[in-house]
Amino acid sequence: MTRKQSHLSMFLLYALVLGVALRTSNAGDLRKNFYKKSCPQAEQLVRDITWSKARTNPALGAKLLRMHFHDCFVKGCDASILLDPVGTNQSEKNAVPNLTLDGYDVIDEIKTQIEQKCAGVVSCADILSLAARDAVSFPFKKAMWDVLTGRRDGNVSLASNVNGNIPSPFSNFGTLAQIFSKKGLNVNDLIVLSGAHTLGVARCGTFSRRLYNFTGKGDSDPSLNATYAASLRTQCPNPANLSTTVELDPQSSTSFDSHYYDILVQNQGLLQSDAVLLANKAAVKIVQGLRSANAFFSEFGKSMKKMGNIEVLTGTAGMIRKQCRVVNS
Ligand code: HEM
Ligand SMILES: *[C@@H]1O[C@H](CO)[C@@H](O)[C@H](O)[C@H]1NC(C)=O
Ligand SMILES: *[C@@H]1O[C@H](CO)[C@@H](O)[C@H](O)[C@H]1NC(C)=O
Ligand SMILES: *[C@@H]1O[C@H](CO)[C@@H](O)[C@H](O)[C@H]1NC(C)=O
Ligand SMILES: *[C@@H]1O[C@H](CO)[C@@H](O)[C@H](O)[C@H]1NC(C)=O
Ligand SMILES: *[C@@H]1O[C@H](CO)[C@@H](O)[C@H](O)[C@H]1NC(C)=O
Ligand SMILES: CC(=O)N[C@H]1CO[C@H](CO)[C@@H](O)[C@@H]1O
Repeated sequence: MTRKQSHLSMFLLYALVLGVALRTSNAGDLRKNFYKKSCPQAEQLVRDITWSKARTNPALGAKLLRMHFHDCFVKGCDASILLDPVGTNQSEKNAVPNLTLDGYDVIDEIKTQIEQKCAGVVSCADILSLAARDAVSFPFKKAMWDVLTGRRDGNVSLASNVNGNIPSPFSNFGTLAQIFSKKGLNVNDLIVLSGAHTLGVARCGTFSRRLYNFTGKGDSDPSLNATYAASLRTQCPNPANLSTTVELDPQSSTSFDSHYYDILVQNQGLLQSDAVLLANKAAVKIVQGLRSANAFFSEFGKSMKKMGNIEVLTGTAGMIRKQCRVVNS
């Protein structure tokens, strides 16, 4: 080999190594129908089981969508949210913001059935991403957004990682924008993904300060619609009661639609983190644009794709868990 040739082959080797290194950390590795060859029935199975559960549980879409969000925002979409605590180590699902997370049993059932068909092939992280989409899509009888697959599962889940990564409902606009930007999501994504609050409920304690003691003087939040605030006070007479919940999108909390933005502009955003989405002119303009259902659906799909790409493990990183609640030994 001449000196020139050896330089060239060193360069090629270097490029190859660098290429592989980039590939394993590149979110662009996810693709449509990753399991087409390795487990052709996977996506169909996820959909069938999810739809059969959604038929009798109208809250499932909200539960799985929120679970997917909590997974992706803490250590990336690696199914860390599904891991049970080990010994005295509290896992993500033990952290305070996870109260009322639900739907773990549905993920377990899907995983069990898929393992019977194709053992060790389909990740829990992909199952969660697909099932969240399918549960929300059930009433429409078609997929409401595309889900790319090829994620692998992580091996760590710590309750202490939740803090600072999952935004608090008391956050202001700047804090929300900052938390989202750390995940590669912009202000448009923040406003679009908050539209997930078109589904589901919140416990009184997550917003009662806005009703009773906003600045510590027994007052209510002036940015909250007064008529709506009065109705909320009758629904939450005792904010300390953890089992009392209120619809995030009044009268429309089981339909996936753009109604959330209609109530938002009437100052009826339930959480402070919803209300602050009207913080500036540019944000209000985005909110107004999303009041069209078609615009909301299309934007939601795009932002979900970005959320589903957060710090994913691909290639040979991580593992394919045998059971979603425990790491492989
Ligand atoms: C922007 C920052 C966000 C904050 C501060 C926030 C906060 C909250 C809070 C406090 C609740 C009520 C939980 C409870 O009472 O236990 C909730 C519910 C919910 N969140 Fe968010 N959230 C945010 C963004 C998102 C995103 C990005 C998604 C999904 C893409 C999402 C999906 C949901 C859903 C579906 C529910 C209803 C859950 C149910 O009915 O069980 N949220 N959120
Ligand atoms: C608990 O977490 C610590 C720190 O991440 C780790 O070193 C330890 O092995 C964990 N214990 C168990 C029982 O998993
Ligand atoms: C309202 O908040 C102030 C200041 O935090 C506190 O001293 C007061 O006890 C609160 N009032 C009620 C009724 O909770
Ligand atoms: C708490 O709220 C639930 C549901 O709203 C209600 O059934 C229960 O009676 C309440 N408990 C207390 C102690 O107020
Ligand atoms: C408050 O909500 C009502 C509907 O319940 C609406 O008619 C009114 O315009 C809202 N007020 C403000 C200030 O947004
Ligand atoms: C967890 O995964 C990381 C990176 O994927 C790896 O370095 C580490 O050894 C794994 N830890 C365990 C306990 O499997
Ligand atoms: C569903 C679930 O695991 N919820 C947990 C959330 O966190 C609380 C507080 O640590 C636990 O008690 C719940 O079991």
